[in-house]
This record gives sequence, structure tokens and C-alpha cells, in this order.
Amino acid sequence: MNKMGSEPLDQGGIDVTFDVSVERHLKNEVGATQATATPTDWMRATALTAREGLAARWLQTQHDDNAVGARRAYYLSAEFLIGRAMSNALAALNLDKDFASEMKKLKLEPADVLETEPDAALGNGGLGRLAACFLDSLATLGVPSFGYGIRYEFGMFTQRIQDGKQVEMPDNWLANGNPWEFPRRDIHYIVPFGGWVEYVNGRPVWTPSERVMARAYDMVIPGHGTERVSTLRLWKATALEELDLSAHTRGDYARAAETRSKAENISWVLYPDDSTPQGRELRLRQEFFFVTASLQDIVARHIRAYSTLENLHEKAAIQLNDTHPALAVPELMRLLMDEHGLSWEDAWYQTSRIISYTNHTLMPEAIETWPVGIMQYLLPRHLDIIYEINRRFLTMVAARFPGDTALLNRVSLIAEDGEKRVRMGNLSIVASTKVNGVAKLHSDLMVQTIFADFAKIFPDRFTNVTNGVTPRRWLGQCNPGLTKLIGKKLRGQWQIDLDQLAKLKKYANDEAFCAEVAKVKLANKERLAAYIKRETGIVVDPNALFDIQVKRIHEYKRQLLNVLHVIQRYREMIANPNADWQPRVHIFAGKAASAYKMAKLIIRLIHDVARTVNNDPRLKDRLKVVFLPDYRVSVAEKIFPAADISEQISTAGTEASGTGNMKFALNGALTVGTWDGANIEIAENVGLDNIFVFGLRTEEVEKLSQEGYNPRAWYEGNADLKAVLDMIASGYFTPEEPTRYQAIVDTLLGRDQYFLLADFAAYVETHRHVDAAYRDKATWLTKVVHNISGMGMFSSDRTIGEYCKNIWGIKTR
Ligand code: 26V
Repeated sequence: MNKMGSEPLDQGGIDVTFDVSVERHLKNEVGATQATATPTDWMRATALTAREGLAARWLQTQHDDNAVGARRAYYLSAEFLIGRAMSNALAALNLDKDFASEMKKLKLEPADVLETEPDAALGNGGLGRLAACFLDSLATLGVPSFGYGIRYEFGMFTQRIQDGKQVEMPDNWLANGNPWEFPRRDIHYIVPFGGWVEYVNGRPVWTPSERVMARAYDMVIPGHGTERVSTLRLWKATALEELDLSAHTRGDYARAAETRSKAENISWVLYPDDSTPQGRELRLRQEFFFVTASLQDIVARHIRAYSTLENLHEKAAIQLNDTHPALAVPELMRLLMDEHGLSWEDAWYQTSRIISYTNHTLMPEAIETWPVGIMQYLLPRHLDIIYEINRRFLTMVAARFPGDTALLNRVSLIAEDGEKRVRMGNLSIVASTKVNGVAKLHSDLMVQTIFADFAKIFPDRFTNVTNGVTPRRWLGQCNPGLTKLIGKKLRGQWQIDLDQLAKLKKYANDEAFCAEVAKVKLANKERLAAYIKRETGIVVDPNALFDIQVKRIHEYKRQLLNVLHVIQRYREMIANPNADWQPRVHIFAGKAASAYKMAKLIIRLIHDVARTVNNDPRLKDRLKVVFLPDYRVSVAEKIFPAADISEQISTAGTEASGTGNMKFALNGALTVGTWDGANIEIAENVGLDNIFVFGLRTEEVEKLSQEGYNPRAWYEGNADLKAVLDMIASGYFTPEEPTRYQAIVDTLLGRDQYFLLADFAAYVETHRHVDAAYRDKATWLTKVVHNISGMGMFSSDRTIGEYCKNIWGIKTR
């Protein structure tokens, strides 16, 4: 039993129990009485109690890691999409039962209190959520580790829907303070920008023109089944002095305020885009800001412990979460050489043993490049270092591949066609120990396509680490019903040893077990139905098949293909209203990047189709379409447990991995998916009989594209497809504005970059099989159990174990 269990807490020598501690915090910090306290007050008082347990564990973990001189993993990420922290903290601290009984005592609904906590949405989508799952696993596996990122004042925007259109609102998540963060007032570093570089006696001296301060705020990430924790250290930007005093004393308040706001701007808001880097100077400032603060912190910690940097590479492993922290390469070189006097060779020896890089996308337009001009202006010393890395690298390549100037141009860290730009992917690869993709197919395609030249130059550098998700949040916390059921069959702490799920296979044909699984699913669907009613006013039948697609709205993810199927189904139903149609609810959720016109138009189309379908009396409520607004972690937790069908329908070869696909299957949804990303590995693990795979494979897409894909021919060749597109084009769903979706129809008939029309027939056909399968309840439930039991390998504990072993050289228990 740990200290924070139902045993008394040791609080400054006073023994108190959970309830006493919560009530004390309510009175002393929150400033409320039991009689006046709102659910938010109780949430805060509970968080403050949990926080004490976390603080104690943090101190112990740091002490232990320092004592053994452990190698630490540093996960550098511009995004951490954490969501709420309370349920997770209470579970990790074994305080969940105390909390439940306290709520009972107070006659409060636990959910009402938990739901007052705002989501920490410091990320856009998959990449940021993966980082959050990794922190949970790093702590749970006891890996000495820090996550480093930015304490954005405003996280991912809140999505409102007005007249079927997305409207973005600021996410002021810190408005009422953050009970989980520990401001480390003594930990701060200066972040220089701009200015010039001079060579004094042959040594470079950078004189920056601007400096801001990075201040540390820690969030303690508890492990499960262990008292160890990980640290998420987020940096807030401030002016060097809170006020520009000289300006202030001259009475120039405006200038004083300007200095301050210019500095604080850096950590003000998360860049709300997950697809195309827009090359904005502020973004580059953000990247350098958190990279230098983190590296200065790592170096300072190391010097405190070892008084030398000679062995830094033995004690630190730095993972770049995509290229957003790629400036770590020149910055680590700069710190080692300019600030600590190492030679180029020694600095490079260290850097290239410390840094590794994870790639999360194959889309060439999503891989960052920065104009040399901006880099020169903002980070002149770093540009010099990048040029020197490039010079040495290209010399090596030229020697190994004599005469191949085309190769030199392709692998150069500088793109010279048009405006000169620094290629952050190339920079990351050249400096890395390992470069990994995030699912088998993705890692294979990475070395066959975008990084083929590098794979030839560095054949041993490339590897795969398939993504995973934390089963604590994505099963334990979000699906207590299923968790309890599994707990009856598996002994011990299966949530930290997820391979044990395989033992459930033997119950796949067990009627009693399957009936229990069905009961839990229905209850979860009822919970989601109530939420849908509350958020959208739409009434759905929990007994209908719930078909769900939730993720960022992007053309390659093909929400539009899903809509085309819904319209086809609608056509069939109105043509034959008396047939025995499988009742269905098609649920969508996801945000569109604010500047992404086509994605926003797709959201609007979903709403127009929903309005038409949901109000057509001929369907007798057997088809419903729902768009749930403001998709975020806490909404996802309600959605995954309630799905029958998980839509994972990206064009083969475009989705690096996907992680929502894993969350669905883990909660007993069956996947309708293309042979893409981690869908493939899910299929291998749950069995091809238990998943609905359809559509063109990557090679087929490639072939079709080379032969010259003509979407119009597919349209002419399929009467249903033609009717569906004509229906949209005719303004059937928008009589008030018949041409509203002209751009969508034109795109599909013109280029159809993502091959929707080519996959349409197979997709519609697959859904007929789904309907048939769903009617055979016993067989369906068998498939459900095979899905759950096959998902053991998709725990992020397995993923982090592989990073430790194959990339970081860190031992785990
Ligand atoms: C690009 C940009 C451009 C500048 C503004 C902010 C921003 C943020 C993110 C990105 C790249 C996004 C890449 C990404 O999220 N990839 C996803 O990573 C998941 C975790 O590995 C994976 O499951 C998804 O398949 C992949 O799309």
C-alpha cells in the first residue's frame, strides 16, 4: 500500500486521510466551504491533494535517478496533447476509491466533478497525443526521463459549429489556474535571438540583438503500478525583466508593455495546423525557444552531476518528435563548442550519439523547411553550423558516390531550387543515431521514398517503432465497464502487461462472457447517445450500429469517402424504404486547420447531409448522421468505448500509423480499414477474419497513378457513384445554395488526389458485409473479443520498451 492510499497522508507531520486533506484544501487554498463549494471547487481541492502525492514521488524519483547516475531519455516535442489529468492521477496514486467514497459522502456525481477540469490541449492531433501516451509509459516503465515542450497559454482552438460551419474560439485553458503545474522559479534560461556572428582569433562570437527568458513549469506524470514518475517540463517565455524598467521609469508604459508582450508572444499560442508548415517566423522562434531552454537544462543537470561534458552522450538520449525540435542539432553543437570549448569533432561525436529522430509523415509538404533568410536573421550562428555540417556531410557523400551531383543536390541540407531553404528532415537524419518511422509500412515507405537516398548512405540508421497507446487512459479510465470485465478473467496488473489480453481469446466463443461484453458496449453507447443529445440535440438509438470516424479533418484521411457511402446508403433506403435496413448512426468528429478550406467544406457537407438525412421521415430513424463538435481528448474518451465500427480509411500509403485505430479496437470496435499505417499490424494481430479490409493497396495506388488515373472514368463507370456525386452537385442537400459543394465535386472529378472514386465501390460493398455481420450477434461478439484480445502489442509500454532497447540504450525492468 503506498503512502497516498487509504492510509493517512503524511502532511508536514500531521496525519490526515484523503477526505480531511481535500476538505482542508477546499478551505485553505480554494476558499470555499462544504456548503458553498461548486463541483469546480471540489475538483481543485482534490487536485491539490493528489498534487502532494505527486510532489513526494517526484522528489524520490529524482533522488534515485541521480544516485545511480542513470542515462535519461529526453523527449523533445512541440506538442503534448494531455487532456485531463485528474482521473489518471487518482488511479496512479491509488486514490480512486477514496475519491469515489468522498463523492458519495458529499452526494456528488464523480463525473460532474471530473468534467469541470479543462483539457490540456497542447497539441494538434496524433503526434501530440502520442507524446502524452509516451509520458505515461515512460513513468510506468520507470524510465529516467523528461518530456520537454512549450507551456502554451492557449492550446488547440475550441471548435464551435455555427450553421454547419466550423468557427474557431481561443482555448483559454489556464483561465482558472492549473493545479497540476509546479512553477520552478529557480529554473530559467536566457534565449538569444538575432544579431551577428564575429570571428575573434578564429573563434565565433555570437552577439544576439534580442533575449527572452524561458521559465520552467513542471507537470508530474505518475506511473501506474509504481511510485516512479516522469517529468513534463514546459517552458514559458517572459521578458528578461518583467518590465523594461528604463522605459517604465521614463513613464513610457507602452514601450515597457511592448517589450513584455513581444517576449511572451513566443509561448502564447499553439500553431493550430497539423499538415502544412507555414514558415512563420514566430513558429521558428517557438522551436528554438524550447530547444535551447531544454538543452541548457540538460547540460546544466549533467554538469551538476559530473562536472564534465565528456560523458554527456552516455547519460543523455534525446528524441526529436518530428522535425519541430530539429534545431537541437546545431544548438547542441553550439553549446558544446562555443559555451563549453569542445572541438567540432568532439561536439559532433557527442551530438550524433545523443540525438535520434522520429518521422511522423510521408507527405513531402508536411516536412519542415525554413528559408535561409529567416534563419540568417534569427539564428545566424546556427546557420553557420548547419552550413558546416552540410559541407562535411556532402564531402563524405561525394567521396562515396563520386560524380553523382544529383544525389548531392537531393541530400543537401539546403534546398537551392528557388528560395534557399534549410531542410529540417535532412538535418535531423544526418545528426541522428537512429531514424524511425511509426508503423511497419510507414518505415518501409520512408526508406523507399522520401528518404531513399539517406537509406543508401546510412543503411543501418533506419528502423521502425510501431506506435502504441496507453491502456490506462484508453481502456482503464475511459471504459470502466470493460476493464472490470477483463479484470475478472485476467489476474494481476494486466494493464501494465497488456500482452495478457491474449488470454481472453479462449472466451471468444464463451456465450456468457460475450453477453457481458455486449452489455458493456450497450451501456457505453447509451452514455454516448446522451452526450450526442446534449451536444447536438440529435436523438440516436443505442441499439443501432455506431459507425465512427474521429480524427483531424484532412483530405487524405477521406472523411469524404465516408460521406459518399452515407449518401449511397440514403439513396438505397429511400428507393426501397420497406426493406429490412440495419439501423445505423454515422458519427464524425474532428477539427479542420483554420486555413484549410477544403477540410472546412467537408465539415459543412457533413452537416448538410446530416440535416437532410436526419429529417427524412421515410427513413424512420434507421439512419442518423452526427457531427460532434470540438473533438478533444475528453470527448474521445466517451467515443472510443461506444463504437461498433472504426473508420480507418486513408488512401493506402498516406497515414503514417494512426493511433485512434488502436483505441477503437482495444475497446472492441471492428475496423473498416485500408491496408495502411498500423491498420496492417492490427489486422495481423486480431486476425483477418475480424477486420474489414478494403480498397487499393499502396502498390496499386502507385500503379494507377503512373498509368494515369482518370477519376471521371470511374464516375462514368459506376452508376451509384455517379448518382451520389450528381446528387451533391445538384444541390440536393443545399437547395438554398445548390453550388455550395461545387469545389468538392470538381476536385473529385478533376484530380481526386486521394483516389476516393477508385475505392468507392469496394468501400460500399464492405459496408454491406458489415451489416450482415452485425446481424449475426454471436459471431460479431466473437470478432469483438478477438479484437480486444489481439491488441496487447499496441500498448505504448511495448513501444517505449523498443525505444529504450533499440534507440536509447536504456534498460527497463
Ligand atoms: C506539422 C505542423 C506544421 C506546422 C504547424 C504545426 C504542425 C504540427 C504537426 C505537423 C505534422 C503532423 C504529423 C503528424 O501528426 N503525424 C501523425 O503522427 C501520428 C503519431 O505518430 C500518426 O499516428 C499519424 O498517422 C500521423 O499522421
